[in-house]
Parts: sequence; structure tokens; C-alpha cells
Amino acid sequence: MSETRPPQRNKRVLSGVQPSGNLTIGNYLGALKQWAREQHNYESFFCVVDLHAITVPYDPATLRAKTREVAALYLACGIDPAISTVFVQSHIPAHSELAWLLNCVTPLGWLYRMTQFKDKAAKQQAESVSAGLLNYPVLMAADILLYQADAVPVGDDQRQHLELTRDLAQRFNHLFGETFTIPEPMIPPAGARIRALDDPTVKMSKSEVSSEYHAVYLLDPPDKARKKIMRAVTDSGREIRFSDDPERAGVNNLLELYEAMTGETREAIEAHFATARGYGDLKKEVADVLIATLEPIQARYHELTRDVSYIDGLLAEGAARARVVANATLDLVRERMGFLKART
Ligand code: AQP
Repeated sequence: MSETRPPQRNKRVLSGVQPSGNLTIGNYLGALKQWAREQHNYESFFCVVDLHAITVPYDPATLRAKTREVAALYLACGIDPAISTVFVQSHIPAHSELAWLLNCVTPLGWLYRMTQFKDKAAKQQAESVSAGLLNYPVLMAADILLYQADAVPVGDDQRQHLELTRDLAQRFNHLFGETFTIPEPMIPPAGARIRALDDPTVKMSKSEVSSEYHAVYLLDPPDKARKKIMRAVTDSGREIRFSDDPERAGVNNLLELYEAMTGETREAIEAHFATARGYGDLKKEVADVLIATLEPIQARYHELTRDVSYIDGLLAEGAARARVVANATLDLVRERMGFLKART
């Protein structure tokens, strides 16, 4: 006798970027580049996570402009809206609702332990740290769990939040019965944590910018991008090799950028630079590869943004597709949690 099984769905990925500044080469190498590759292997949902961008002080007009810009950059970096669902998080109210429901099953201690909360809270006056900043990982869990994502392609800094998402999904499933898929982090082997060019002891960030030489942005003109690489902080040595030594973090960061952009092995890269005359040669080659990486992204971005209504139309289509999946999960969650179904 053959057993009837529910139809298998394709494996899903979900990921997002906050419209909280100018997208950096770190965002591209840690996240967007893998999205573009994996969209051919997974049913993909990519959202602009605008609700996350309001957890720290921000300007409403800038948020609106950056939300469109980030969506256009997704496409410019190779996300194909014909096969991937691209949308804005706040266009799907289910994200906020599920976040509230999950908040009520999240132990506070889990949230106080998050390093990103501790870092970002420490940079603000204590009285201006919002409850939203603390609850950020719960909203992120809602984003992922709503789409029953199997994998989440992110940079290394999001590893801890992903772990919390998995713990939360398991806790919910235990309390209310099997509801959520437990997602796996998908962290790239190279470029998962690009460091700041002006201070290689910290992560390159789009919102915490210590100087104009902190980060290369995806929309930087070539001469500006080159200048930033040429001014990158290194050390007083000459040896061009990958290294875990914190003293050599600047050179290691340049090598990791080169590795993530070219896809070459570390052995081949070290052999390539064995005859270089010094860090100047390394910087020049990193800048060349970087400019060649950015050039097609920028050309496509400028083409796409000639007509604003094109991006808005795609986002509306994406939201319509995302809403169906998100609402189905939310209905299940409501039922599992014991809410009375509204009569229609
Ligand atoms: N420096 C980085 N190297 C590799 N990956 C990175 N990511 C961020 N910075 C690097 C990855 O980019 C995605 C988008 O991140 P986000 O917008 O959710 O914010 P974030 O992780 O907190 O990174 P940012 O860009 O520094 O944002 P702000 O400054 O606004 O907090 C994620 O997959 C992230 O891992």
C-alpha cells in the first residue's frame, strides 16, 4: 500500500538588508552575492527590512529613499525578480504581528545576551535605547519563520541572531506543536566578515561610520573606491599572507576582500602576491578587482532607477506573492496559540 505524502515544496531561503545607510562591499560579499547565486537553488524571498531600520534614531525621508535604493541594489546585484520574491518588510503586516506573538514566548535573558544589542546600546545614551533595539532579533525571527525558510544567507555578524531564531522556533514548536521549519545559517566561506578599512579591528558597517575611509559603498565612483582602498590601514610589515594575528588584520582584510571577489584559493592568492614589492601593490590590485566588481552593479543600478515606478511596481508584485505565504503561516500560528478565528 503506498503512503500518501504531502506535496514536497522547494527548499526556501529568506534574507534581508536594513535600509539604514549606504550598502557596503561587506553587505555585497557577506549577503547579496550569495543570494544571487542561491536563488537558482532555492525558492527565494528577499526583503528590505525597513522595520529593523527604525530601532535606532533615523530620519523618515532618508528611510523612504533608502528603501527604494536598497531594493534597486538587490536587482543590480543580480537578484532576478522573475524567480525571486523581492519586497518591503513593512508592506506585510504579518511580520509585525508574528513578532508580537513571538515576543510573548521569548525569555528576556535571551535578548539581553545579544552582542549586537549590547554594542549598539552602548553607543547611545541609556535613556534613548529603544525597546525595539532589544526586540530586534525577535522581529528577525518572525521574518524568517513566516516564510518557513530552510536557510538564511547572511554574514557572520548575524550568526548569533540566527541561533536565537532556531531556539525560538524550537521553543514554539515544543509549546504549541510542530509549526515552524528550523532554519540553517548559510554563511559564505569567504567575505563573511569584512572589516572597516579605517579600523580593521571592527566590522565594516553601513550605519556606524567612523570616517569617510571606513567603507567602500556599492555606489562609490571608481576614483573614490580606489582612494579608500589605497588609504586602508595596514601595518609596518611587508609580507602579504593571510593571518589571524590582530596586528595584521588590515592586510588580512584586503586579502579576504580579494579572495571573496575573485573566488581564488588562498594558496593561489599568496603565490600571486609573493613577488609583490609591498602593500602598495596589494592595494592597487584589490582596488582594480573592486572597481571591476562594482562597475556592472552600478551600470545596472543607474539603468533600473531611471524609472522609479518600475521598482515600486516590482515591490508591489513581490509583496502580493510574499503575503500569501506569510499569511498562511500566521493563520497556523494564531490557531496553534488559541486565538478565536474571526468570522468573515
Ligand atoms: N562587514 C560585513 N561583512 C560581511 N557581511 C556583512 N553584513 C553586514 N556587514 C557585513 C551582512 O549584510 C547583511 C545585511 O545586514 P543588515 O542590514 O541586517 O545589518 P547588519 O548585519 O547589522 O550590518 P550593517 O551593514 O553593518 O548594518 P547596520 O550598520 O545598519 O547595522 C547581513 O547578512 C549581514 O550579515
